[in-house]
Parts: sequence; C-alpha cells; structure tokens
Amino acid sequence: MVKTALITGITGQDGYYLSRLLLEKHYRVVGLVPPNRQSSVAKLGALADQVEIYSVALTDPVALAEAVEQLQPQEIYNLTAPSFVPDSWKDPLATLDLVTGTATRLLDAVRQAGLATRFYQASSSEMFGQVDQSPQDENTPFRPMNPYAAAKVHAHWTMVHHRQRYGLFACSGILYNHESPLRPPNFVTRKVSLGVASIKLGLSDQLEMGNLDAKRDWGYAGDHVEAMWRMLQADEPEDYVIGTGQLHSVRELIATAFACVDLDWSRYVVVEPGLLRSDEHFHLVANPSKAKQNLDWQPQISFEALLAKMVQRDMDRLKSGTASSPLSVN
Ligand code: GDR
Repeated sequence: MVKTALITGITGQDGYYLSRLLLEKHYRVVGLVPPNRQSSVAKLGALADQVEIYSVALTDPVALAEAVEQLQPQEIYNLTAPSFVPDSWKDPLATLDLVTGTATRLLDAVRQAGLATRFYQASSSEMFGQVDQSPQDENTPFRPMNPYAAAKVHAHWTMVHHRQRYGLFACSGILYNHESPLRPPNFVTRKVSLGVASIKLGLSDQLEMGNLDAKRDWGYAGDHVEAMWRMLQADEPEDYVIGTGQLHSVRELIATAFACVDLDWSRYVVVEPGLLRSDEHFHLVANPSKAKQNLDWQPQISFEALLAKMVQRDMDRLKSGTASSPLSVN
C-alpha cells in the first residue's frame, strides 16, 4: 500500500529534505500550503512536480479537517513555523497562532476523523532555553526565553495531551540546529558560507557577525529529517532529542568555513553590536542517546563536512550567478 504523508512547512529547508526522503521511500507526499504562499512551492525545484500541493489556510480549522478527512494520511509532519527566532519578538501572537494553533487544529482534525494517523510535531532545542544542565535530554525541563520557544513549548504540550487523553500516535522531535545549502542566508551557517564564498571570489571583503562566543549543536538537515521519519515508524509514540551532541562556537564555525578556502578569518570578520542577541547565554547541546538506542539514529555528516559542503555550494552558485536561487542541492 502506498502511504500518504501530509506535510506543513513543505517549502522550507526541512520540508525539502523530508519530501525527498519520503519520495525515495515511495510515499505519496502532500504539502499543505497557504493560498498566499503558493509561489514558494517553486522553492522545491524538481521535487515540485513529484509532490501534491493542497492550498489550505493553516488558520482555518474547517479546511484543515476537510483536508485530513479527504487525504486520510498515514503520517502528518507538522513543520510549519516562522523559524528565524529573533523575528518572533516582532509579532508574538502571530507566532503563537502559527506554531501552536496549527498543531492544535491538525491534532483535533486527526482525532475528530477517528484516523490512526501518526503525527510528528517539530519541536526545538530553543524550548530548553535557560538550561542549568548540559547536555539536555528528554527529561530536561523547558524554560523558553523567547516567543518562538514559548509557542513551541505550548505546541509540544498540546501534542502530549492528545497522545495521553485520546491515544493518538503523536511524537515530538526536539531538534537542535540543523543546516544545509538550503538554509536561508539570515541563519548563521549560511550567512558564513555565503560570506566566505563571496570573499574568496573577491565579491566582498568583510563579514559582519553577532556573538562569536555563542555556541550551538549544529547538524545536517538531511540527517535530522531521517530521525523524524524513524520516530513515526517506531512501535511506541515517544519524544526524542535530536542533535549531534557536539558543541561549537560561532568563532569555530567561522574559522572552519574560512579554512575550507585557505583564508584567515580574523582578517575579514567584524562584530556588529546590532546583531548581538540579549536573550542567549546558555549552552544548548543534545544528548541523543535515546534516539541512538531506540531508533538506531545517528548523524552521518560531521560539522566540518557540512560546512565544506555549504561553502562549496555557495562558491558554485556565485560562479554560475545563481546565488539567489536556494535550490539544486548536492
Ligand atoms: P538559531 O539559529 O537562532 O539557533 O535557531 P541562527 O542560525 O539564527 O543562530 C545561531 C547562533 O549564531 C549566533 N550568531 C548569529 N546568528 C545569525 N543569524 N546571524 C549572525 O550574524 C550571528 N552571529 C552570531 C546567534 O546569536 C545564535 O547563537 C535555529 C532555527 O532553525 C530555529 O528555528 C530552531 O528552532 C533552532 O535553530 C534549533
């Protein structure tokens, strides 16, 4: 039987990699895309012809319930979110509605349709926030530090309630930073890979950065979407922390990326105070032991290999004049 997977946020980085994975596994892949976001489907490149797109407002519970009823998906991956964290301060209520509202509406749709659909909720390491233990695992308390993280916590608990009260097969993947050549350039890894490629090719001579001492657990998006899928194939619905378990500073990230093209980063990088964030002083790093043990999951691509891939891809894009086109992934 061909399985149907329904994805929100299909036009984002994770939507791309997850669609590719599911298509390789011969799923029927359906993306729920709001009417005002239809133009973003082009971001899926060659995959756009292989997935089905349903035009549905994620704010409309009736339309979502109809889509679920009609498609009868075996799996739902709820990936939609305004993922650039600082933006959530600009409109906390819109963030809450998109993140928590969409999760709640979809979970209710599954419950009301009486389906055995398996549900994946995209949770985030940002939910741990002000941690007093490192690394974090599935038992670490949530202490969110921004509206994005607070909304993700609310969505997570809504998912847990549906699992406990109604017996839905619902799981939360608490994912640490995961990157790829498809990351938009406002995120730090892509900003650096594009900056390095531009400097190497003589197109710019400076890279303005925020906090060089900030530390993150950076993995590869292709590895992390594999974990999402594995969670929904497990015998029991459980929540998992997904990350590499390795902490690197932004300074290390920059040095590693510049080293890919044999340049000394300290000659080009300047700190721009306007890019510093006031709400982050904590080290978010995963203890992914449970995923390794239960799902047989572990990252395949190292930090160094990931950055080399991103820098190379941006060199190629700039040389071919396609730097603004996020697609054609290696
Ligand atoms: P993050 O990703 O907020 O962790 O959220 P981002 O790449 O924006 O920041 C990572 C770290 O780098 C520091 N930093 C800078 N960041 C940006 N964007 N630009 C800079 O110039 C810069 N200089 C230093 C930041 O301060 C931060 O510490 C990502 C998103 O994918 C979320 O949606 C997801 O939930 C979390 O990861 C896990």
